[in-house]
Amino acid sequence: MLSKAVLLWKMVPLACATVLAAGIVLLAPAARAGIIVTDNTVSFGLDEEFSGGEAPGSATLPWVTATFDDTFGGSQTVRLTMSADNLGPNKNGENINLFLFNFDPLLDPNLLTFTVVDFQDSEPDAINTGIDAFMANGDGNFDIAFLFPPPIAGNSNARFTGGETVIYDITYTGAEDIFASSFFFFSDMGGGQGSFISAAQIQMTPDGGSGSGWIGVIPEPSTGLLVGLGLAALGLGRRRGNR
Ligand SMILES: [Ca+2]
Ligand SMILES: [Ca+2]
Ligand SMILES: [Ca+2]
Repeated sequence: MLSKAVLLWKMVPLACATVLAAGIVLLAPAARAGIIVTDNTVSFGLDEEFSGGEAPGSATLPWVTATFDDTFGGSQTVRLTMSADNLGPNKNGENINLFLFNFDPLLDPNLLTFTVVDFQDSEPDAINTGIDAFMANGDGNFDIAFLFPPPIAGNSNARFTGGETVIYDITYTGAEDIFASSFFFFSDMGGGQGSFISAAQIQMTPDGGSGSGWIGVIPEPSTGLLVGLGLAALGLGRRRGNR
């Protein structure tokens, strides 16, 4: 089987041709630094505050990253690593309260199960799934929501704070295999902003302050369109290949 990256590169020109055939002229897409795709991984850097709230304090971006890696587990398991690399550097500072993801719209997010690999001292209060069930500041409709502990008096260690990493293995219990790219989709439009590949709510911004903000992965329009078309073509090819 062709590697997914190779397949993607084969499919993107096809998507371009489709778009051009439709009479739409696109500027040459510049891959956004916040999105990194390899053979077996997709990594998102959350680097824009989109709600008009208080952004995290660090000038070093991205503030938060999420990486999906399908080399772990069997063909129905993908490992998710969430890292708060550039949030405020102390446990009384910025924390991730909510982390939202999308899932292949042809599959059912309610058939996903989550097995902790390591949450250090930042165990989620809940991990919820539902088709387009979760909003980010009233924007977008996401399929997977990690709810981390909010600021708790006397238990600041429980929060998901700067420098910490939380890792889960995600397994699909339906018939299909899943891949890192199964989580590389845009949220459906649900408000004034979006759509987003991932979004997170950050509290106590800027570092240790009383604000909060929503950060996301917001591709350039031309890149987003091409990525979407490329993935649609990839999905089509994969399903054909499975028959
Ligand atoms: Ca796997
Ligand atoms: Ca913690
Ligand atoms: Ca969805």
